[in-house]
Amino acid sequence: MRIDILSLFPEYFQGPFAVSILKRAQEQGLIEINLIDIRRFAEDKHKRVDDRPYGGGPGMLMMPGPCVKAIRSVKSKNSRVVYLTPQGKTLTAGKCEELSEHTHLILLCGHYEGIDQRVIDLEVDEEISIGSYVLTNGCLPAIVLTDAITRFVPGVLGHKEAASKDSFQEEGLLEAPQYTRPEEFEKIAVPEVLLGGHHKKIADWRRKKSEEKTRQVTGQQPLPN
Ligand code: 4GX
Repeated sequence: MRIDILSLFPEYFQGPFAVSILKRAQEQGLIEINLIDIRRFAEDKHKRVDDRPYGGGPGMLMMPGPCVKAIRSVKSKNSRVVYLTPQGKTLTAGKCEELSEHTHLILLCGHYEGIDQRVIDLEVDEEISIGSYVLTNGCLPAIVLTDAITRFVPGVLGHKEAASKDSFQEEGLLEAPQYTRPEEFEKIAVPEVLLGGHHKKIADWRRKKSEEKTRQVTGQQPLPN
């Protein structure tokens, strides 16, 4: 799987992609990440990529020319073009898994007040939001999406933690609390049941805690089995 990330700040991504699982996935050739500077596709001698919105309003928009040229410089028949925007469909684990099945993703990061609608009309396959709030630009959303997708690429995670094969997650439940050593920390003991090694009792306890947590946080009634 190849991921091309188009932005005005390619240097933004150096940190997150150079450590831990994303670093290893690239070293193992499981994913290839390319960072492309949209300014390279500016069409005037001042390398201008933004302009004022028709009809008025605050701030600047990204001009269509450089964005479309940047996309077309990497696009082929197998490409899926995603624009990160608060106006998109909210990202879910299911969408991450679906996107991980593509061989080539192009992630377009918006800056300023967004991009000219004609870029979306001409070149974008889908608009995705990572949540209902507005960040200063689309680079962090592209990092979030890349990270969440990479977990679903075969070989990236070990068998043990294979993405979303967790039965609770599949039922839309939140995880039960977890503990490691020591057995007591600042007067708080690890729940007795987890120390006993009784697998059925542990599974029952986790199920109960998981349902409680899901009810508290989402107000959602757990599905009956
Ligand atoms: N989930 N951003 C897009 C530019 C912008 C500004 C206003 C449209 C309207 C975001 C998010 C997000 C920051 C990406 C602003 N586009 N992207 N950018 N939340 O906040 O995906």
